[in-house]
Amino acid sequence: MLKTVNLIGAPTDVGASTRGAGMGPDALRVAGLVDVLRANGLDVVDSGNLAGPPNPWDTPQGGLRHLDEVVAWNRSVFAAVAETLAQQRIPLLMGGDHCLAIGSISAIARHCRQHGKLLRVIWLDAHSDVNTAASSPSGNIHGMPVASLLGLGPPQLTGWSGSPAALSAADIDFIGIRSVDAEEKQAIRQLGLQVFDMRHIDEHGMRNTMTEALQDVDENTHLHVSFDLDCLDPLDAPGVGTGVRGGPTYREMQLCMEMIADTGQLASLDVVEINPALDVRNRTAELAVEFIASLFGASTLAR
Ligand code: B3U
Ligand code: MN
Ligand code: MN
Repeated sequence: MLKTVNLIGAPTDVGASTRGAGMGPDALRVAGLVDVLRANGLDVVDSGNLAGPPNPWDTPQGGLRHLDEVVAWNRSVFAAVAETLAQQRIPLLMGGDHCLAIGSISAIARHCRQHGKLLRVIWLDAHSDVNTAASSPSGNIHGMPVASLLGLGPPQLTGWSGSPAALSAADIDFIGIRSVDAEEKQAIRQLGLQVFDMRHIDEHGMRNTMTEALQDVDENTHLHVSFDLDCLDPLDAPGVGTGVRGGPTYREMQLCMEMIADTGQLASLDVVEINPALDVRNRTAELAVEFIASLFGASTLAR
C-alpha cells in the first residue's frame, strides 16, 4: 500500500526563549522536503501551516511562559495530527519549537489506545525536556513536553490522550542526551526513564544503542520519532536555539535513522527546533531533510 505522508506546519516559537523556530516549516519546504519524500516512493500532501496566536514575548507566570499560547498551538496540532491518523496517513509535524510534541504525541497516544497499538517514542534531543513548572530554570515549555506527556505537566496540557498520562516511562527512549538540569536528573532516576546519553553512545556505539532501544519493537508497535534538531552537533546543525556541543556525528545519526527505518514501524514524526534565523544558508533544514529521507527508508544501495 502506498503510504501517504501529511505535512503539518506549526510556525511558532511560543515555547522557547530564542525567537526564530517559527520559520522552521518553510525552511523545511525550501530545503525540498516534499520532493525528497516523493523520490523515496511516498505520496505527500502538504496541508500548509496551522494558525495560532503570536508570541507575546512575556516573562513566565507561575513558572510557565506563554501557557495560553502554548495550549492554543497544541490544540491545533492535536486536531491536525488526530485527523491525519484517522485518514490512515503519516503525520509529519514541522515545528516550531518542541512544546508542540505535547499535542502531537497526545493525539498519537489516543489513536494507539483506540486501535490497540503499542506506542513507542524515540526522543532525539540534546535535552531531556522533562522539566516541570517547579523545576524549570527558564519557564520555557519546550523544556517540559516529556513531563507533560507523562502526566506531570500543568492541567491545561495533560490528559488530552484520554488518560492522565499519554505515555508511561517505559514507552520512551531518549537518544543523544547531553544537557540535563539538576532536577531533571532526579526525575529521570525516579521515573526510570531510558536515557541513552552521549556517554552511552561513545562507549557502545550507535549500532548497539539503537539495537537496545528498538529491541522490543514489533508489528503491533506504532513507532513515533520526536526529532529535535539540537540533538545534532551544532557544528553540523547551527540553526537551533539551544545548541549543545558534543552531539552524534553525521554518520552516527544516519545510522540511527536507518535502523529506525529498518523496523518498518515508523508511523509518525515531529521535526522541531530548526531556527533559520540562526542558521547558515538553510544548512540545518537541509540536514533535517537528509535525515528524514533516511528515516523513511532511503539508503545508499536501495532502489
Ligand atoms: N533544560 C533547559 C534548556 C532546554 C531544554 N530544551 C531546550 N532547552 N531546547 C530548559 O529551559 O528547560
Ligand atoms: Mn527538545
Ligand atoms: Mn533540545
